[in-house]
This record gives sequence, C-alpha cells and structure tokens, in this order.
Amino acid sequence: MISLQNQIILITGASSGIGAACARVFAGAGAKLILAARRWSRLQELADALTKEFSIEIHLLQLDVCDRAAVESAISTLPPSWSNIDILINNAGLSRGLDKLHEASFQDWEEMIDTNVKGLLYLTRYIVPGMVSRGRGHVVNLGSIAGHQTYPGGNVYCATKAAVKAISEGLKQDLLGTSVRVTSVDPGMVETEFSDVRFHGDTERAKKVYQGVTPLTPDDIADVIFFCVTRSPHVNINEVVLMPVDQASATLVNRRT
Ligand code: NDP
Ligand code: 8X3
Repeated sequence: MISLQNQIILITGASSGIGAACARVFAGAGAKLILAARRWSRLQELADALTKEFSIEIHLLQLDVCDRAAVESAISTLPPSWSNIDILINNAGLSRGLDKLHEASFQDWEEMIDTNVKGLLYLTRYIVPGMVSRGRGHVVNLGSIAGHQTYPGGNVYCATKAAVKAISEGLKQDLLGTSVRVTSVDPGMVETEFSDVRFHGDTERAKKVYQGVTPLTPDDIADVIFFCVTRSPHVNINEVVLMPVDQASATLVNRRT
C-alpha cells in the first residue's frame, strides 16, 4: 500500500456526494486537496470542516468543468506548490431527465454530454501531460453501471457513461509505457443529490428512487477509490463495478416496500 501523505489530489465535483466523501477520506490520509466545483459556498464549508478536523492544506477552485477555457486557466495558473497533481478524480457528473429519447430535452442532453464527457476530457487533457513528464500519476474516472447497461429513459446518460468507459480504456492504452495509472469506478445506485439533479429538483420523485432499498453510500465509493489509489505503484486496477446487495442490474432492484 502506498501513502497519500502530501500527495496532491484534485477532485472535481467535490461539493456534494461521492466527491465530498472522497475529499474526507483523502484528508484523513494526509493528502493535499484541490477541490473543484461550481458551488463556492459548499466548497468553503467542506474545506473549513476538513481543515479543522485534519489540519491539511486545501486549495479551492470554483470551476465549471464544461468551460474549456476556464479549465485550462485553472490548471495553468495553479500556484507552483499545487501544480504537480498526483491523482485526478474525474467525478463531476450528472444525469438530467429520464425521458424517452424522441421526447427528451436538447438542453438536458447537452448538459450531460458537456459535463460527463467533455468536462472529463478537458481535465484529463490539461493534467495528464504533467503526470507523464513527472513519471507518476493516477486518473480515476467515475463511470457507472449505466455505461455497461442501457435502461429505459437512460439513453443519453448511459451513452455518456459508456463514453467514460471507452475513454478510460483508451487512456490506459495510450499511457502504456508510462507510470501513470487509470481506473474506472462504476457504481450502481448511490444515494446522493444525483436523483434530485436528474429530476430537476423534484425531491419527492428523487426519494422514491431509494425507497425500500439499502443503496450504496458516498463513503462506500470513496472507500473503493481509496483502495484503488493506494495499491503498489506497479498495480493498475482498471475497472471496479459495484452495486448494492439490493440491486442486480440497472433495472432489477429489490424493494422491501
Ligand atoms: P451529486 O449530484 O451529489 O454530485 C455531483 C457533483 O458534480 C457535485 O459536486 C456538482 O457540483 C458536480 N458538478 C456537476 N456539474 C458540474 C460542472 N459543470 N462543473 C463542475 N462540477 C460539476 O452526485 P454524485 O456524487 O452521485 O455523482 C458523482 C459522480 O458519480 C457523477 O459522475 C455520477 O454520474 C457518478 N455516479 C453516481 C451514481 C449514483 O447513483 N449517485 C452511480 C454511478 C455513478 P456543483 O453543482 O457545485 O458544480
Ligand atoms: C447512476 C446509476 O443506474 O441511476 O449512474 O444510472 S443509474
């Protein structure tokens, strides 16, 4: 197992859910954290709490991953003591709607494609060259079981996560001959703000997704990511697919109510 003490870890989508849980786990391991998201006050609250609890260094980035110029500027203007990123957690992502493809909103599609695919690519493109030249680094992408199985109404969200799967595989191939590692972590149902966002703030509909089920928690995912990034440097965990015991596929869920 390798130590994360003083390693620089950039987490996108750190203001909520899986990203925030990763921040806490890495803070506990003594890493230096760059936390990125659009909601600045959420980032500040998290950073205040983690700094108090773990006395670690945190650098915040208010960043929309869909904005390529903003990503380039954020990465290229990092202070020198923060610029040698060791681990990139490409976690920022979202689903919008669960509508039939022929009836869905163009805006929902564009938001999912711009965030889940293009945003992930921008961060990767601006950060990985530094990892290659330093001869160390690890990229962890948040995929999903949605990238393995398409479900009714999932269409474009599933397509974005299938794209993440292909990008993770492609990046691994293209980095062959370097020491940089690539992992895709692909969860099933995790209770976060994900469904609130999918249903545009309809919290009642969102709650129903997890009704009668024991879903995964953000901490469960952070725990798996922590395992992947702390293996010996010669070990690459390519893909982890995990789901709750109450789930057998995207559409097969055991509900007790
Ligand atoms: P949350 O909605 O709780 O968190 C999503 C995070 O992404 C937020 O911090 C949000 O921050 C950030 N984000 C969204 N859009 C942008 C953007 N344009 N720029 C920067 N940050 C952005 O959901 P989860 O924690 O569940 O989701 C995290 C990842 O896990 C996603 O990629 C999701 O697809 C994936 N996933 C989730 C599963 C689930 O069941 N929950 C299962 C499988 C995968 P802000 O709004 O402040 O910018
Ligand atoms: C999130 C899991 O099954 O709702 O990626 O698409 S699912």
